[in-house]
Amino acid sequence: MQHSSKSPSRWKVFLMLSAWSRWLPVPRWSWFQVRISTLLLFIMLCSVFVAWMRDRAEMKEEILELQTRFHSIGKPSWGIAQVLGPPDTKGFGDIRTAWASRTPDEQEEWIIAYFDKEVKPEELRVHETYNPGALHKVSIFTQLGNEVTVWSGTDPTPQSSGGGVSKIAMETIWQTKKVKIYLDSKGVPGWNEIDAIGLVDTSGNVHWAKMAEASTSYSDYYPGSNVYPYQGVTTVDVPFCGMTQVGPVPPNKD
Ligand SMILES: [Ca+2]
Repeated sequence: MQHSSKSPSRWKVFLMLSAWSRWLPVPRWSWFQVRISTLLLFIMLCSVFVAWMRDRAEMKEEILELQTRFHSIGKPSWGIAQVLGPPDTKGFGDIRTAWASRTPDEQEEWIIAYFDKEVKPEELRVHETYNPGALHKVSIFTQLGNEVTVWSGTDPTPQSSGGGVSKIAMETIWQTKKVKIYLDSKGVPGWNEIDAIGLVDTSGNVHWAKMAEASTSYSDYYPGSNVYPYQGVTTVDVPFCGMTQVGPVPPNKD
């Protein structure tokens, strides 16, 4: 009986408190707390996303490094490995120590050059050794992998010059170690060959490309081009696999 007599009184107290609680003011700081916790959750999610993006970019670079080592074996003529390091093509002309695209004028071409470390870029130097004048856009990639255009316009090395070094001033707030150059190959007849790409930092140091990839490379399609001249040749030695493949007759290069 005592229990039953006590229970209604507790209920009464509970109901009274509930009724009063409606009139109690809700402290403003409780909303603030909710907002802070939401903000912290948002920051945490952003951090996870950024870390994932960086890991992804690093993994891609590691794969590219392996590919670069693979492509550097024997340094195939007109291959992408030919743009690595400082310039080594003597004079201007259709010379094997520079990169060339698969075809002379079929499509727009590009090269992405990777450098040894992140720098604040001041200038890009593109060594054009054959049919120059096709460079029309330069972009950089930020640490998070976003592409930012830093220059577009007319190539400072004219088509009629035979070759030269296009010096492109880069005005950007971003640091970078990855630069992309765009070549209007269709607009400039013939193979537009590139020997080297140098990135100048704000201290005036020139960094030469350590790794690179391209839209197309002459040597990727004709991997034996450092072994045999191509005129009329339909059998190509694949130097890395010890295999022989039969391909189409490539365009004359020599
Ligand atoms: Ca061209």
